Amino acid sequence: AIASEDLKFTLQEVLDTFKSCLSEHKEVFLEHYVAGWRGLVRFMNCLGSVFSFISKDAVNKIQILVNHLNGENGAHYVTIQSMVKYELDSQLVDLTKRGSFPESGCRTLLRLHRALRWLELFLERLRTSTEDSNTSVMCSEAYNESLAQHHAWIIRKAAGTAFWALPGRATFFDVLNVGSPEQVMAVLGDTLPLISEVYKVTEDLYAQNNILELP
Ligand code: 1PZ
Repeated sequence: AIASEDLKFTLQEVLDTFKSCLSEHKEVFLEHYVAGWRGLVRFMNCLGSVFSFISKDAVNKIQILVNHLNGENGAHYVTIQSMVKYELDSQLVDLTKRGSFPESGCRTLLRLHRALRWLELFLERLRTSTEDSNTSVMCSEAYNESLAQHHAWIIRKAAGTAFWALPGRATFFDVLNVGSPEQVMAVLGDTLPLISEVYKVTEDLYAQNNILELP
């Protein structure tokens, strides 16, 4: 089951999941958000085992959120908005230092949310790249502008090393599994605004609730 899941990745699928994330009132459905991440992890697994320390962490966080969704308080976790309200109202979040709630939905999702910013920056670079652009460079630039600011030195070091193992642009496009480079560019053009929108809605929600720096 794992093998066939690994093979079946297409960028189009990720696009479709992120499309279904937002309700008409701009609420973010956690189930679809998590599904979008599952797709991204599947993609990362196609890139080789150097990235497994990264995908392990992502899978871990996805699982924590799924457990909340399927738990007895799952009804509160239908949207990110309801999750934030429920966990804050019920004091289920460590606000200033790590303590009783290392697996709160709020802090867990924040980590994925920050990674989504990396993805946005990286895909934007990819979309505007040319044949001789270097994926490793694009990846580390995007990382340094976003996630790196939240990571300790040792993780930045490990991530930086992994980036050099990224396949070149042509192989990368093949793995995206969309078609010709022109088609890849077109799908990226469709996908990016959706990812940006989900990112922005989440960012605003976290800012309003003053939880952008959860430990
Ligand atoms: C396509 C190549 C993939 C590049 C991915 C770029 C992101 C590099 C992230 C490296 C982090 C790996 C190890 C885990 C770190 C965790 O300490 C942090 C903070 O969590 P905490 O310790 O506070 O619980 N985890 C994260 O920051 C979440 C990282 C998720 C990375 C998902 C990448 C998604 C890639 C999609 C591929 C298209």
